[in-house]
Amino acid sequence: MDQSTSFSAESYFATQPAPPTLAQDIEGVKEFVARQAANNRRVVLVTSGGTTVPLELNVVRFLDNFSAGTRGATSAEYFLKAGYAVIFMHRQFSLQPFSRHYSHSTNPFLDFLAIDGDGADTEEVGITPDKRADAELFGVLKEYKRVQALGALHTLEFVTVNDYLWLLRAVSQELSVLRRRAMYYLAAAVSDFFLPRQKMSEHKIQSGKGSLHIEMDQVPKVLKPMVEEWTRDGYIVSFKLETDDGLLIPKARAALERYGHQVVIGNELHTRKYQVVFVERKRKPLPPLPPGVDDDEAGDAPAPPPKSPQLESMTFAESWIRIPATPAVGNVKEIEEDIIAELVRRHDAWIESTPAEI
Ligand code: PAZ
Repeated sequence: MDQSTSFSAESYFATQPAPPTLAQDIEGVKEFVARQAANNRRVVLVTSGGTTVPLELNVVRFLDNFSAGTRGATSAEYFLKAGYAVIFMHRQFSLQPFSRHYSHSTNPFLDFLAIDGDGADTEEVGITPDKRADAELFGVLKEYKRVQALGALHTLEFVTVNDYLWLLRAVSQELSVLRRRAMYYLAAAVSDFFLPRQKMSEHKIQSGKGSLHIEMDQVPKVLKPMVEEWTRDGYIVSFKLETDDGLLIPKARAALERYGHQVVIGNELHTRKYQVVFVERKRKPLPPLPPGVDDDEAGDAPAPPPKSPQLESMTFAESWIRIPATPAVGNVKEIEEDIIAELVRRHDAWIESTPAEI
């Protein structure tokens, strides 16, 4: 296959098919958002897990990535604790809030259960007599039940990068009615490349020809339309993953300059559970007035031509969040606790400081 095409977001959505469940998914989101608005709750969209890139229409093979969805699922729990309602948009079978504590075999839930009784058919399942495990499970279950009773968590699934892009656009548009009360927390690991439907082979690619050459197209950069068109006044947080530490800050800055959203959180593959960097734009303070000139005198001088926001020079603020890389036994501190506390603080301050809604 050859001839790669450059897709804008517009041409992407005009040529790639919407997933069949989209309309039904969005109906659910609409109802959820309306309920949260009626309860005056802030809502955060959390995206989580990796996307696949199918190579065939009748898909046998696909490209995938490493993400297990830990960041997204853990963050969703801390957002819920902080009083936000959460739309959790995740890769099918990746980690989910609450169940993450006992799924994916790192902490298998069967180990927390015990058989009560004497081996007769009337046996019942109880919780293991291990007191620490009981307390942990009780805490998770209590929070899960609280969130369920509030109706504060809504879950959506994607598999392919195409599912992800269509859902992201539609959910963002629905959520934009909440304006500044909406946050978008984009932690999913989204493929940068894809194979357009028009270039896919219908059936399983045959191995008879020896090596396989596939030229993929670039996935359109959707942060720009997300900021400029899909969301109105929302607080947008994107993640930047690198394997070279030295690229984190320059790439995060470039993303902020290019897309104009609020925060980029940079993380390196191997240290992502212990340290992240928040990168934000700051307007450069105006240069001090010359000595002897006060504000009133300056006011008499001809006004300088207005600057376009794009031309205004920007500075950046970076701050690191770190937790110990090797927690003491029994210490289950998660970096997401500090990430979410910091974001809630910034979202509050941002709502306070931006002009009132029209
Ligand atoms: O899902 P996980 O906890 O294993 O990994 C989280 C992460 C590294 C995918 C996330 O923190 C992130 O950086 N997402 C954006 C990746 C990117 O497109 O740059």
